[in-house]
Amino acid sequence: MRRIRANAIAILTVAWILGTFYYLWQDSKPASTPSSSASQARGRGHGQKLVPGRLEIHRDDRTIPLILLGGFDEKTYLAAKQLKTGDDPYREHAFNLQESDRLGSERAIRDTRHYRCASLTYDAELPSTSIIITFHNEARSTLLRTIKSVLMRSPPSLIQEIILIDDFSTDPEDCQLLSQIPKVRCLRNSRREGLIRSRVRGANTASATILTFLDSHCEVNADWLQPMIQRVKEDHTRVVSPIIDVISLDNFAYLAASADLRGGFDWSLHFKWEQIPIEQKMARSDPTQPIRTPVIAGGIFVMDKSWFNHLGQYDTHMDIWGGENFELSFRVWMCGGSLEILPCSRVGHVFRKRHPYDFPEGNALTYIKNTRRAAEVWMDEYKQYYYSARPSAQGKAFGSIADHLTLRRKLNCKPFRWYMENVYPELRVPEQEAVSSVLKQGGMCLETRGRDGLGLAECRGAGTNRPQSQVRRPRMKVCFLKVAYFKFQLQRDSIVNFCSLIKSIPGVLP
Ligand code: LR7
Ligand code: MN
Repeated sequence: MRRIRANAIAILTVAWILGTFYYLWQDSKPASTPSSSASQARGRGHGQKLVPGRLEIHRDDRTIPLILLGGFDEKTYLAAKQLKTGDDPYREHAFNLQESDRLGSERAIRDTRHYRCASLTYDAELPSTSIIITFHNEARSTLLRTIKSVLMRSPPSLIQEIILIDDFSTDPEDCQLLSQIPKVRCLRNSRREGLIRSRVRGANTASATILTFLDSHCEVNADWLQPMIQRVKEDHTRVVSPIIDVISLDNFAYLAASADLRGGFDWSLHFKWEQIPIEQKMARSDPTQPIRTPVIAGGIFVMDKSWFNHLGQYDTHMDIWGGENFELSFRVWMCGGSLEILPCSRVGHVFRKRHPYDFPEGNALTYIKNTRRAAEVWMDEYKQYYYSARPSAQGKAFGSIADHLTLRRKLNCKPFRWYMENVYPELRVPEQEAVSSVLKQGGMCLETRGRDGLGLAECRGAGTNRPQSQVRRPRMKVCFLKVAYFKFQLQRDSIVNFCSLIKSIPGVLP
């Protein structure tokens, strides 16, 4: 009897695995006639074409850019800043400048989207956007490639203007010469401001109703813009990001990033990419659907201009680099908006291992100042975990936050507890920090609340000052765990079917 049962399990498992492979093969194979895909029917406009293997070819490489670039003399611009023989190609920009220069200003990149994205349609009438790119001493070849990729891979009607903010780079011509390109405007800071104040300057001068922020070393991919503008048009409180593909800092290969990631952080306010929680992943039946994200990486996103202004833009007391992505993310979620990653929008970015520029106040101090401001304004009693994770932050200057606290009250934003329970319940509160002494009488508790001292309030559960969501967590189904072991990306229905099948066999599940 036991042998028969074991054989039945083995047969069913093999059948299921084979079925899964078949399903995955079906799901990931490219569209059969990609060159006649819907994206072309929507009028790509620039002679771009999808060929089998989904390599995007710009057939008119020599003619289109000439039209797009107006009177701009690309050759002279690039030639003026060539790497000298014997120079370390990584020294100035923390990526291989030689390789970047060699690539030229436009190149074909692989269309890394899920094949189903190409058949999505967008409104014929979408609002246009102002692209805002701030930079400090960016390499000319990466900066120009960023701009040209935007001009070549966006419907022209959607690009109102490209605003470059030169954050006091050594050579003013890096920016000025680029303003000869139609639609490109150049603003130069008279002193180093950092990316936060520079972006605000760009946003203030933008004439479109939608703002699109990009780093200065990106390459946008096919149809990157339409999905993002569509989502913001439908609901102006959405702030949306693409999937950020990786451009290798060594050989500039364009590599597809996983479509199963979202933005997260730890208590030291260190940004990290993390897997979408398994329950959400199982529930995703359509790979083109947006992914809710607790935070955005910070550099590449689209946001309604009036919503950006309504929320108070950025915290302009933050300097140079870092922390503004948490501050904006908390602000958006807690004050009535949402953050999404759109899988059908892809933008490549050169990820570096170090900052290629200096921080006038030092890298560590600047990061502490910025993240401390974010924690003090938005994290309420949870800021204690930030200080525990980053003890060096205590006592460091971070300026006044009175205006931002007033703004938060005026906008009637929700508490950080709400964010923890509804947006990021996966972020665990450190155990030892959660223990507190409690005096209980009736339904009321007198308890220590982290750094805020004593407080009398309704008891919140297990006698700790941990948020409810941390006390009672939904347990993941055993069967889901078993399935997850195979690490397949499956549709929810397949999982449910598999689980029911397995459950019906006695003794398989505890
Ligand atoms: O003083 C400065 N002035 C500037 O104008 C310092 C930087 N900058 C410019 C710089 O030239 C670049 O265009 O600001 C932009 C961002 O600086 P990077 O490229 O050095 O930042 P990063 O890519 O390492 O960091 C990510 O986190 C930052 C936190 O402040 C910003 O939000 C960046 O925009 C952000 N980049 C992305 O989200 C791209 C994806 C990378 C990830 C994760
Ligand atoms: Mn960057």
